[in-house]
Amino acid sequence: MKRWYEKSVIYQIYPMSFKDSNHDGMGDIHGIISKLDYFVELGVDVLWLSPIYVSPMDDNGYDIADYYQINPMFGTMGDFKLLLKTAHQKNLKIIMDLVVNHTSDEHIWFMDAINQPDSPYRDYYIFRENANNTPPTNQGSFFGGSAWDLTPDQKHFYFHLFSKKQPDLNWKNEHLRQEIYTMINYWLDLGVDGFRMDVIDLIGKDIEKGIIGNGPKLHDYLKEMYHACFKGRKVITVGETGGVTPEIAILYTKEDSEELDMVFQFQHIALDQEPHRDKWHLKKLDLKDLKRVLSKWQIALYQKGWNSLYWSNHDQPRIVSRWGDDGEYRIQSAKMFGALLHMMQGTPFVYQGEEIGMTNLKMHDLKDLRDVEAINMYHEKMKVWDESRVWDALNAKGRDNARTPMQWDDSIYAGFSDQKPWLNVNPNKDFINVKESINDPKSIFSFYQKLIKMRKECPTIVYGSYELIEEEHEQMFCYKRKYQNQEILVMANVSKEVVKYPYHLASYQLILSNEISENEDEFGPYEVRIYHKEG
Ligand code: TEU
Repeated sequence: MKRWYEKSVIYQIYPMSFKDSNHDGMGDIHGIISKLDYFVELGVDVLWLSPIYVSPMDDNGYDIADYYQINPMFGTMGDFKLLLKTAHQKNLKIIMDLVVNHTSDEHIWFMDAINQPDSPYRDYYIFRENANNTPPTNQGSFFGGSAWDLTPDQKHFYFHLFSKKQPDLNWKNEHLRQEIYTMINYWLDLGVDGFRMDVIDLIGKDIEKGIIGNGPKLHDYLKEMYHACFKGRKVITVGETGGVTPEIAILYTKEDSEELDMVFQFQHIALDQEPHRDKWHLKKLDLKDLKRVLSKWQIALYQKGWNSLYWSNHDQPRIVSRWGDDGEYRIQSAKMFGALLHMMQGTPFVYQGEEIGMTNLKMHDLKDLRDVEAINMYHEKMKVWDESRVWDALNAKGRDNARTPMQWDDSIYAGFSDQKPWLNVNPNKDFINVKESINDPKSIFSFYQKLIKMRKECPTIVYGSYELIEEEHEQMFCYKRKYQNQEILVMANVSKEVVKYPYHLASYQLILSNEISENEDEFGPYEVRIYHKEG
């Protein structure tokens, strides 16, 4: 099975934190335009922009008040068109975030719905009569508390799976669905190359039956959307699907699915939380679990669907701080995780700053938090946990930690802006920044450049089968990719100990590594090696 984007690597831009061009401490579209050559140099070919639509920014733009307008904080429609044009001239594609499970409560549809009892938009949302001030179901919000809140007149409850300023849309309403498809086509006709679809697996929910993810009508809606919007267009669609299993992922992404090109699965990133608890209940990662989960996805989707590959994004901690070592072995562990991911089958995503090994910013003060989820969590958990546990959890999993401004250089605001940014800069910009990295052949940036180039040149990485070596090893993560008479062997030590690991390497040729151990049978802390074999 061949797909036109199969060799692509996608770079996620978090616009608020990428590059400020107009001196307000907030990233913007002109900032992105000014850095397009940076992506060309890195070698990625698709840019995904987190939302830049008009929004009161309760959830940093994932609460959209107008799907057709650019948020003035990021620029104008003219700026966006210039971004598209300039990016396309450089052979870079642009995909936008599509947030259609919910809108902002400041969207005209919702305002009309709550202000006029006979509003045509009332059925665009999910309302229930208020009986006894008791929420209609005990569904919780992902951001804490009940998913139901009262309308201003207190006569009804409305449903919101995220913040109370993000009312859920009612996908059962056909007019709503058509409005969404019209909007998608508007952006596609403008030249946008596809979408990352926010929590798209929630649009088929059936609240009465208690079904939230992967609801009964979900796949019908996606097929309808495909026919109304994507069919015949050369675009990329990536669904964010939290509860997905490999079997369901195949339904979405098999070649004739007429649904999505790929989906984000969450199974690997759930491995460091206690089962059936919220994400703040921390648990140490067991490498064997990580190998099992990632290998399962590699094998299950092989020639049946298509994987997306990611470690980090604007919701997840940075991988180097999460499962690597962001101190002494930062460079080695960042490269090691990069290699493990980029040698797998699927489309890799690089989250801004990952390519220079940016780390989580640790916070200790409520006034430094910006994320609605983190602020809600702080207030809720302070009622039941002591403060140090709250901060430990926030510093491990809070979403602000990985949203800090991009570190371009070592100047006061890291070259992101000349004004105080909306979120603190990580002080390690003094030594972790693009300026330091870009011309250093030993940098993480140079290593990522090589990984990305290898995917473009080596069909084994794109098409090869996958085989895990030694499932039970506690420190080594090793796998093979095979295609025709070629083989790629990836060997990684995912620990800070030196590991003895003899392997018959005589017929292999080393093509990339993050350091050279003196002894071939021994792997230094976070050492990774990529070998090639022919025949
Ligand atoms: O995220 C959805 C989601 O399920 C989680 O990633 C969630 O935001 C978080 O991890 C809770 O712990 C998407 C967006 O990526 C996120 O930024 C938005 O806040 C959310 O949807 C609502 O639009």
